[in-house]
Amino acid sequence: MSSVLFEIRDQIAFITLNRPDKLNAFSREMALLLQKRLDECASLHEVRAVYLTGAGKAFSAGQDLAEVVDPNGPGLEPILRELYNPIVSRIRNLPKPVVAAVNGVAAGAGANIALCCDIVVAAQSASFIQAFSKIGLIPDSGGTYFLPRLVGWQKASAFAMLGEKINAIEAERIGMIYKVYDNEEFAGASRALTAVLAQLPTRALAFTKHALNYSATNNLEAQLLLEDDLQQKAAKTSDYSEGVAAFLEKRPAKFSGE
Ligand code: LHQ
Repeated sequence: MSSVLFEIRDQIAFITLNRPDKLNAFSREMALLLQKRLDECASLHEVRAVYLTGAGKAFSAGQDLAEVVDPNGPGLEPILRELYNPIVSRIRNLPKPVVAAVNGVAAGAGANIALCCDIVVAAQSASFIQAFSKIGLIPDSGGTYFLPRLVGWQKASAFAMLGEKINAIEAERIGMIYKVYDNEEFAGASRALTAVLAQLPTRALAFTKHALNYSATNNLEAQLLLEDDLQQKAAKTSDYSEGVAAFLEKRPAKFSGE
């Protein structure tokens, strides 16, 4: 069985981290396979949204710690450059929305890969742990970038240093994630949310994502110029023509993603 399951249905790419007996901890193989699947999501025209989740009771427990200390394993030094940084970059640069459907615990790199996705939803029983300090490491996979932007400096510092478990309800309350669903409705509701995204004007969503990526570092003038440029590109899409026509004709728009 592959460590990353991949299926395309109704214009959604479903990616499932699949090492459930290890709480979907990342082996080198799993991380490289996730990179490959994200590349396919970027290049496949039929994919208009991505749904990332974990098999079994966890989302991901982060790096497989047994592999990192294995004398015959890949070792620690290249891990971030070769495995995690490329995953985070691929998710942020993918011109389609990526939903992290956090079904259970998300720890270490597992938490931060979830938090770098465009929309993060969680089951009520899920939790997030910046587990790094417990083993003498620092938050990686973009944790020191995304966390303070999501929850503010104070909470980011405390979460990063204390490594305590943050439950899904608290994560939603403080704006770390978009929404929590009851465990029973989580799978259906998170897929339905992704299905909505897959029917929206894909290129406008890609431009939105691009603008949000830059908003973290641009000043206002630069961001206004970027919005101007991207809005002109959006206005050249057929989904823009369709959206305006549908509004004027008082009918629901049917977006093609073009
Ligand atoms: C695991 C793991 C795991 C292997 C559970 N590895 N087996 C970057 C740079 C360089 C090096 C290192 O890493 C990184 C990035 C990182 O991600 S660092 C952070 C790595 N992750 C952690 O430190 C989290 C470790 N795991 C835990 O703290 C707990 O397992 C959590 C809180 C996630 C879940 O606790 P429980 O629900 O009580 O489950 P459990 O601890 O009993 O785990 C179940 C099984 O999964 C168990 O195996 P076993 O054979 O005894 O049933 C664990 O050993 C295995 N597992 N996490 N990261």
